[in-house]
Amino acid sequence: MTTYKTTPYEGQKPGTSGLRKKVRVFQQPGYAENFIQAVFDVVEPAPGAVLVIGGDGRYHNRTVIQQAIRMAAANGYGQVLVGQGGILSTPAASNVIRQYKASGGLILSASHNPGGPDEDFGIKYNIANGGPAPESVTDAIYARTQTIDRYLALDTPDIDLDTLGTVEVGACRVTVLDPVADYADLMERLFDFATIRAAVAGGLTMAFDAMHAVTGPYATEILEKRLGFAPGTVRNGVPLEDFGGHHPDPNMVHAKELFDLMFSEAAPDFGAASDGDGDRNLIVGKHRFVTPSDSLAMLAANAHLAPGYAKGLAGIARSMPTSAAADRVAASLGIPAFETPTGWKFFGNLLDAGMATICGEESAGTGSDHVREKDGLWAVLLWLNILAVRKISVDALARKHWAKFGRNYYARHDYEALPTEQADALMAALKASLGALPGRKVGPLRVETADSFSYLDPVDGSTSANQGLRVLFEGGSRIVFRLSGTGTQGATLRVYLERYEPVGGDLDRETPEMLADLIAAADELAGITRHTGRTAPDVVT
Ligand code: G16
Repeated sequence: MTTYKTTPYEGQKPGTSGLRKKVRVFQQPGYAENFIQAVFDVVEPAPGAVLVIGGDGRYHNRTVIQQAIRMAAANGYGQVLVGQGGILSTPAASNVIRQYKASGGLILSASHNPGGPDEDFGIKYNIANGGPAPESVTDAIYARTQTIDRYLALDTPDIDLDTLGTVEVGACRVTVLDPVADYADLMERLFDFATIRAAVAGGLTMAFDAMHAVTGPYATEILEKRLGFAPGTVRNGVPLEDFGGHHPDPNMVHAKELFDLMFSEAAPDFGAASDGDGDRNLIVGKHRFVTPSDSLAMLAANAHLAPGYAKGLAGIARSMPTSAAADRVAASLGIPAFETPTGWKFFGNLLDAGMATICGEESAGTGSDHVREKDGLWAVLLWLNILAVRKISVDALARKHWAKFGRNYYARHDYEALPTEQADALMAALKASLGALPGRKVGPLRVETADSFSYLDPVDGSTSANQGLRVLFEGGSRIVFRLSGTGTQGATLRVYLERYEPVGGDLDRETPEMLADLIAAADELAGITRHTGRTAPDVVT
């Protein structure tokens, strides 16, 4: 074992979901090592503890995995479980941590951000429940990165990551496991595969875009092999280190080909996509896009149709910027609805305490208590299960849902790569103005309340402040402003727009026209153009 001298790097503060930086930043000598050692120093693994390591297969994955194995062995872990080829989707990694009772896991991913030598990389630590480390742990990791002066590693050669089996690295057993099998079995326990298979045999068709990211092997095994969808149902199914040069972000912009297909004459019944590390999802029916917020509400309203949720839900949790559509479902089911800050880590306590069963976010994440991460394929399979049982199209299901609950028209406008000072100045000015907003008229809208969102965790009593600025209007419309915590270049301003149309109202209109007043109000309230010079968002989802 060698003790390597090192000095701290600035800026190793985990964001919404771990440390994300450009590959070139991670390639600096000791950069990844400092962060990993900081994790080990903070979590202080018990002698012989089990660590899971997996990644989304992006560029630089294998290099960091090999080093992480040498460091885990030097830091006293007794066993490392690593996905074959270094691959584990984020939900699959969460499952492996839980299933094999590991003390935690390192997930190497920058999620939906692009990959390649000039693109993004990331490292996230998950705790023993399988979920992202809470803020108390990530804050401690960050503090440690600022004082770190050494890291420990064995002087051993790289292991063969592509061959299943166990090898010794020093006193540590390193097991290369099949990344797909355990996860696919879990899905088969949660969902009614026989009913879905029957629907497929009866003509149900779908297209799944794996975006050359981690879900390709999972989707091929589950959708084509176990459920019987036709070969070719999974598109872009081979994981590539640079995702084929695209952003593996399943939205209308980056999954445009799938979108165009789903709105064409040749559309199959159901379309879906997942992101770089397999935790996000896109749901689009024939000629019907379902917003992630609506998807959460529709899944929650119908989850009892799947065997894994037949007993009903304990509660539904959503992040604050996610639309309130799921709250209406919770109210009708007579179960609690929770509103947390952005970041899956905030759902962990609610899930562990059995207070929530299904969680979701506007950022295309939905999941349940089966693991402690959001889960792209899980959402796809729950949709398929529901469609197969109800024998209904996505469009018809959405219309029935809105007829019963009303419709939350919703969009997110992103202003990317802003100079950080501009974005900070915009947020500071808006925050300072919040107190004076109630009662103010903005176009046809009147502000009811405005605040900076703060979350009191009902399980551990911790408080997380400054989690986004909210302007709520009379009638239930609202705008939320936040800076992204996952970008790697400058700042990204996210503007979340929501308008509620009650039952009997205008339920079948185009989203942009329904949100026009809110879009104008957002600029008037926050001075987006004044502060940034931008007149339109870069991405609308
Ligand atoms: C991560 C988090 C999500 C969050 C999303 C967007 O997703 O896990 O909880 O909603 O980032 O965060 P932000 O608005 O700060 O960019 P992922 O899929 O990138 O890991």
